[in-house]
Amino acid sequence: MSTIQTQREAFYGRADTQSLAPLWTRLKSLVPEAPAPACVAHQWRYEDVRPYVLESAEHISAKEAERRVLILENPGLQGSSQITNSLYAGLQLIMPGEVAPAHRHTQSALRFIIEGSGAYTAVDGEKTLMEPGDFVITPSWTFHHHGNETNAPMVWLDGLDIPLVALFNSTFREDYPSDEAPVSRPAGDALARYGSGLLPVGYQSGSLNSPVFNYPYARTREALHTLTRGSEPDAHAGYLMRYVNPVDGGWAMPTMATTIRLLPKGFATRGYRSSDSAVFVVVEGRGRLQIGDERFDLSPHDVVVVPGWMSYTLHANDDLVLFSYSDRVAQEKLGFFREQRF
Ligand code: GTQ
Repeated sequence: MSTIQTQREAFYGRADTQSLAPLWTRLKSLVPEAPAPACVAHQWRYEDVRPYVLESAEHISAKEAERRVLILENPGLQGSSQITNSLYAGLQLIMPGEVAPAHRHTQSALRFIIEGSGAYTAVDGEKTLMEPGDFVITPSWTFHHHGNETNAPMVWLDGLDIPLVALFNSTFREDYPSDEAPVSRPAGDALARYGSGLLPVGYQSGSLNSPVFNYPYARTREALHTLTRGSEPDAHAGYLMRYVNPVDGGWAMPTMATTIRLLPKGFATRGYRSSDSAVFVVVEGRGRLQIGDERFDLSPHDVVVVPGWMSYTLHANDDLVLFSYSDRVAQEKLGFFREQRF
């Protein structure tokens, strides 16, 4: 080593004893020209992971586990319990007769229903029965428990902002004293009150979340297909819609941006990238997702993560419906969301 280098290393060593470090050796990696996510593109084929999800019920009950979930951990972020640099994903299983006990936490959760019919989640005093394709919100700090009074297993995707909340060191949790928190309103109340193109006169929301906490797929699907009769799909996105908070027109949740899109059979998108890493769930149909030079063949219920700022294209073999969530809403609020169309 040259004398200069030797003297520098010695200096760094002495500075380290004072918890000081030189920026100039790290500047280019701390402040890169463009995002360099540690998260990698990855697919979880439902066909491959479903047996593991179902087997988890042989090992532990929902009650003992509190939440019986297999985490979808990004292979580039091993040990982190993260699917992207800012978000968490897992597949939760609830078997007939089970209750996943009530608790609350500062993290927000979304559920996207994969299989089963009619199990419920109770959120802040209202139960909703869930069907495949439904998008369900559990706002920050609301008590929630899940139950299955049907005779078949139910599986859904959990999306939470666990890493974001951890970044701010703002994680709090509380268990409800009994397994089930009280239910004070009839099922369907929120949808009727806030999700029917109507709002109670004088209604003022005290929440950053949409008061609609279940967006049923039956309605969403109908809307998507009706769109195809009135307009051409967007060249970069297909028929892309966002779940909306009817009170203010914003995204449905404060930290996670949720969308659903339809790509008509045979349609292919042009390249697109954005600064948010996104998690996609295949709702219906087959197709493919090309991310950089990696190609993923899509089947119903597959989950794929697209790292931020990697260009991707979609191709639909059938009418293809995709749900997605990302931290876009948080990036927009903080002023650093970017996108590029090719
Ligand atoms: O259902 O409350 O996948 O608290 C991770 C943490 C689900 C839940 C998860 C949770 C939940």
